[in-house]
Amino acid sequence: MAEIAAQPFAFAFRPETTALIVIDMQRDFAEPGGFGASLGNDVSRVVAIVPTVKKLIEGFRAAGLPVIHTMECHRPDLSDLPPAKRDRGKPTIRIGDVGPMGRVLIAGEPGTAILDELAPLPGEIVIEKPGKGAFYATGLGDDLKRLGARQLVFAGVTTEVCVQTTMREANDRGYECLVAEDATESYFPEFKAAALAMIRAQGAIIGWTATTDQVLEGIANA
Ligand code: C5J
Repeated sequence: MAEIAAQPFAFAFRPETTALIVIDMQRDFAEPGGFGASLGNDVSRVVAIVPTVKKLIEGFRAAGLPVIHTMECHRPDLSDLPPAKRDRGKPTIRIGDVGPMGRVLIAGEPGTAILDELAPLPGEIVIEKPGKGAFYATGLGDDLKRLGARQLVFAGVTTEVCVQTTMREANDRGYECLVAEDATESYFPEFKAAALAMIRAQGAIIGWTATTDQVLEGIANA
């Protein structure tokens, strides 16, 4: 097994069974007028990690390892949007409403798209997910089985919501999971810190954390 220097201890992996999952790097979470901003969040924190996420994606591509992208979004008829999700909180615009970038978090709308700088390449898997976790109501589990993946590296937003939920789902399914600390972000720095701490607590109870450079160095040395 190869290793990535990580916390709380080295992350063992085989390149041929490792995939990168980039969670929800969408305009709706990163740009003014999108879903994230509608909840009162400062989206500049998300924009700031784009170069690091790009570096991680390009490192996986250069090594010939799979890159999987997810998008939080719903069907245009809202049939996969439970009222409990739509009606939660007090956003200025709700999921499905028409905003400055089209209908908020609806598949195919401009605001739902992955940021141009991080756009999937033809042939890369893109998972459209209605939940916070990327396994719920998607084909991700089947895709990972088909790829033969056993170790998953995570990036994207937000650390404590969709990234952590998906890592927990993956951990329960038997995958070994690592999140790239500087390629994930939250609107709340204290939530990011807490999420990373709880992921690696108790001997990597959910998984590992490492920097993007540590991940890429581990892959280069494998
Ligand atoms: C949220 C996400 N925070 N991608 N979505 O609603 O984390």
